[in-house]
Amino acid sequence: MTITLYELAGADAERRFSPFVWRSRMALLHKGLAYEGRPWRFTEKEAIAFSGQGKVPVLVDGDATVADSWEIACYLETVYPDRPSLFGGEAGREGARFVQSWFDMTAIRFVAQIVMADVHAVLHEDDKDYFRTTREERFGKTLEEVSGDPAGARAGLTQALAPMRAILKTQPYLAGDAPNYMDYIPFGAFMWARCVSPLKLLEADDPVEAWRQRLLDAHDGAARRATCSEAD
Ligand SMILES: N[C@@H](CCC(=O)N[C@@H](CS)C(=O)NCC(=O)O)C(=O)O
Repeated sequence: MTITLYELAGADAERRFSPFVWRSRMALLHKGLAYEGRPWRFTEKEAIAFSGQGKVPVLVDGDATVADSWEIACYLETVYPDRPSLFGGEAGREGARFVQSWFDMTAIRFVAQIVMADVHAVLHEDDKDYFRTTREERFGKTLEEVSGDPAGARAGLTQALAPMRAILKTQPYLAGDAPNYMDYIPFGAFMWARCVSPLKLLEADDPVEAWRQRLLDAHDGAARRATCSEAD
C-alpha cells in the first residue's frame, strides 16, 4: 500500500518548501518507506479536510490519517518498529521533543524572517493573497518589512544556533554518529530556506553548515536533489 504525504508546493508543483513537511519527508526516507508526495497549496483546504484540520504535512497510510509532523514521526516509529529508529528509544523521543520545542521557540523565527518575502514570490497566484494576509496579520507588518533586515536575521540565527553548534563541534549529528529525527527537526527549516531563497544562512566554516551539507547528502542525496533556489 502506498503512503501519501500531502506537501506544500509553490507555483512550480515540484517546489516543496514547508519546514514541517521536510521533517516528515526525512522521517520517511530514514525509515526507507516509499511514499507519494502529493502537492498541496494553501488555499486547497478542502483537499485535506478529511484530516480534520487545515495544515500540512498530512500522511495517509492505508486506513490511517495523521496530521502534524511530530505525530507523523511518532506514528511511523510505532507502526514501523523494524525499520531504522527515528528516536533510538523512549529517552531519545523525549530528547527530540525538547529539540523541537527549543528550535520552534527560538531559531525558526529568524529563518522565517529571512524567507517570508521569498516564500511569497514562489507561491501559486491563487495562494499569494491568502499568504500575505495571514502572515501580515501574524507578524503585524508587511512581508517586505519582515524580510527587510536579512543581515540582522542571519546574525540572530547564528546566535540562536549556539547550543547546536557546541554539539556539532564534537560529533557529526545531534543524534551522534548518524542522524535521526532530532537532526531532521532543525534541518527542515534549512530546507525551507534552501527551497525558496538563494541567500546563504550560514558561514562556510560554521559546524552547523558542515552538518547541513552532510544531511543534504544523507539518504542518497534526496534533499540536495530537491527543487530549490540555493545554488550549490
Ligand atoms: N505543528 C505543525 C505545523 C504545520 C504547519 O504550520 N504547516 C503550514 C505549512 S509550513 C501550513 O500548512 N499552513 C497552512 C495555512 O497557513 O493555512 C507541524 O509540525 O506539522
